[in-house]
Amino acid sequence: MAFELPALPYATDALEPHIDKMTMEIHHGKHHQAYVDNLNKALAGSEGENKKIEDLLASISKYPPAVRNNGGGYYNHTLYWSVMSPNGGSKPSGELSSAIDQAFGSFEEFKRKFAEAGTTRFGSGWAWLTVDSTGNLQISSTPNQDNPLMDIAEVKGTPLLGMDVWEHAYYLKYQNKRPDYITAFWNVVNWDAVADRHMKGKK
Ligand code: MN3
Repeated sequence: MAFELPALPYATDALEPHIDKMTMEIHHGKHHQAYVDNLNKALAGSEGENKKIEDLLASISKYPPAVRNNGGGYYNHTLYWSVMSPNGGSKPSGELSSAIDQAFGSFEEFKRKFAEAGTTRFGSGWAWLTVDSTGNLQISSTPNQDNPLMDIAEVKGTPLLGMDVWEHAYYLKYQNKRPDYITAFWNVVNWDAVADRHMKGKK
């Protein structure tokens, strides 16, 4: 049972002007597709072939680098599309809002720390908001296509929000100005989807 590229939950131009159409086309159609294809190739004929992606990631240290890189790439991008929306922006409400205030002091302070995690990640990687096994929210960043579900992650937990800071996520529109992409990202965050992941992830 091979992994498949999930359809984008909106049109490729739906996140304009914050994330441009050509970036979305290449990012989803070429980059994400390549992670899917290479994950399937790396797993072909092995015992990992029939595992759920979450189970693969939880024991990723036992797999070759190609499974780590492409399994992460497959999972991370699927999450990334789902936590953005053309109707995004504003701020979280309800229980997630209280949890963010409790963990970081305020929503503004959360945004500052999350943006900092993305800005200071050297080279390619991701910024994360996760809920850990004790129900606490944490901000972290990972290199390359690693993520907090992996047994090798420094900060482990269930990812609620992931922001891609690879140059391919922003270079066509923002060139080397990663902070401008991060500022724009807040306009498309789908807080309903993040809150839903929080409800399911905090146990
Ligand atoms: Mn990417």
